[in-house]
Amino acid sequence: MNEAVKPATLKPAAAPPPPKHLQALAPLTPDEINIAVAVVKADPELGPGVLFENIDLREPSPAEYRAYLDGGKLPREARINVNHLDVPGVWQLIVSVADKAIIRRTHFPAARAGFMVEQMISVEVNVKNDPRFIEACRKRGISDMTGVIVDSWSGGNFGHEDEEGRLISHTFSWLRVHEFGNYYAHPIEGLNAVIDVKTGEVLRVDDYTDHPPIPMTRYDYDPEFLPPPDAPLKPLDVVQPDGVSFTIKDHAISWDKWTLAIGFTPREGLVLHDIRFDGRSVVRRAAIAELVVPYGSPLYGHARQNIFDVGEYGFGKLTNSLKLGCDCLGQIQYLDAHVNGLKGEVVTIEKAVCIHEEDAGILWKHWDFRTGRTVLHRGRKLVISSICTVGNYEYAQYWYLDQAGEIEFEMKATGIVNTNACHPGQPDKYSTEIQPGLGAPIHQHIFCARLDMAVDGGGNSVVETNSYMEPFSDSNPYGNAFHAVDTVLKTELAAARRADLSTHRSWKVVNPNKLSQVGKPVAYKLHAPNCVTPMIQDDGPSGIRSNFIRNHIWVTPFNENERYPAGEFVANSDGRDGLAELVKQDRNVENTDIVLWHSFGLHHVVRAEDFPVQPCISCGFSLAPAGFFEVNPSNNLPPVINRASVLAGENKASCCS
Ligand SMILES: [Cu+2]
Repeated sequence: MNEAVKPATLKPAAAPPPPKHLQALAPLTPDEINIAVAVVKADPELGPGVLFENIDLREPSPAEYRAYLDGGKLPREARINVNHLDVPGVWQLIVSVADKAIIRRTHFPAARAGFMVEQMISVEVNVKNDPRFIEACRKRGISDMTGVIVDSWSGGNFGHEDEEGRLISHTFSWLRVHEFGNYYAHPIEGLNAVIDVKTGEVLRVDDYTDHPPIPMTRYDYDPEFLPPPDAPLKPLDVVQPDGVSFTIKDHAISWDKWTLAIGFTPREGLVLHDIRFDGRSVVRRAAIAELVVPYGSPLYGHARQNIFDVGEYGFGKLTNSLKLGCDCLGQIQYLDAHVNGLKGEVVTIEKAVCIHEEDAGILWKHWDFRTGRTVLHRGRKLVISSICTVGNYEYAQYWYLDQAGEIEFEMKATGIVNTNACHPGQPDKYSTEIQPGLGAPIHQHIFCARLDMAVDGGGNSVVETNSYMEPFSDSNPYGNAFHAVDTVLKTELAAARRADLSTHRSWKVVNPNKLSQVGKPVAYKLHAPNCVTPMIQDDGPSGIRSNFIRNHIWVTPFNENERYPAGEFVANSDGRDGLAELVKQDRNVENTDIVLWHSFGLHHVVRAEDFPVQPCISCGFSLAPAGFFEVNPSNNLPPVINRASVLAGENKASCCS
């Protein structure tokens, strides 16, 4: 606190209302989805049997959004991907909600739609009914098929002739020994099925010989099977006696100096739009646009484990309904999300997005030891989060906005690690033996954030900073000299970059049209602490499709059809739409509407303690002002002392009373 000020005289300010114009970026409502679906089903080419993959808002381009802010209109339009059981390919449609009409349609004959929840369930049923699969289970001593779990993993693109043109799943199996038991403790090793997801035809059952036995020791996480735990810790409550300091209206939100709109798509889940601090634009759109999880084992069927959880399954569709006091602590504002089922029906996920404030420790502090005077401010963050479950893993995404102008993203991975079986004491070199006879293969979780940047408006460039130590010379006689060099990355190929610890390489997004008080372009810096070195070969079947992992940043000019780092159509794709291919156009990315793509994640050599359920491990990045403000924007905050704080063991406030 600032010791010179009497905090008791200050009253909390009322939160300002969010700007009304942001409401135009809200996701489609159930009514709008229903209108769009009816239009598509009534279309003579598509018909009532059409299958829906994704329905989301057709978002404005930067130019459209600027025109809207200047007083223009933003039409409500749906962007829809549909497919048919009998016709190859995917149609992409733009439907005008107001006009109830398809205003654009494109058919991509070689594309495959992503996997829908309904299809994952039918894959399990069809594989379990296949006589070859039943026989393989019988050979392993399984006579009752009810306990067999078949997880539908995407099949990738491995050049098998019989898989061409089909939506292919390559399955892995486990054994459930109790309804609520942890079946990932019991992998059925060396048994995979290859299935056409749309027709349900099981193309092959790969029953490898010489496989290890199914480990049968139980490792449960459900309290039903565990001994009574020790007494809980004492309660820790978050109390905001005067309520929260944010306001929200139709997905537009205002908190402290921040304003933004909260979007949600079936594919990415949480999306943030038009993020501004004190009215100044920073990011036009932010979302996690892809996640690929390459596994390192080439044994049995594991070489095909290279799953795209966003592009093939959809973080949005698999988002959890959150629980107050469990997922979220304190005073919580929830938003529901509305996604689509396979037949176009609205699927509402209640409490899909959590919005709340958190204490963030000290924001800054200084003690002038000569005068004895201390000034400090505690930090506060606005947290916008959601959690999804993709098969065995949970991914919890958190966006944090702080009072010093920083935007931070954190991804927490929890859930259950993927498992395989080994002969006890003889794990393969690609796996950690986490329990006797139970392995967990090495893998990576590589996310890609798509950040449509608008630092102080349009016309942005990316600048790379490298630091160099200088050799001894007449001007560096003591060898201490080192300095940083900025380089503008002017084209797409020049801007495909990897981290380099030897120069402490970093990147910032600048607006060359807006200069700071010292004549430099205003900027936001990307803090990228979780760059992952990719470990799969670029030219392998999985490396080709996940080519966005080859670099840690990519920069492209905005193009409304380049939405995802592994391409629009990822399932069984050939990789031709991925970032590494897109940037071969080598377009200009200097002083224009740019998209910054950041690949980051986790390199996961599994620990025994990641099982039977994994405590959260996290990764992320942040965008911090770097010459955007003249001084620290949190320099002059109102002094606040938390009056609920007391000395341990006492019940009365210890300070300022
Ligand atoms: Cu992992």
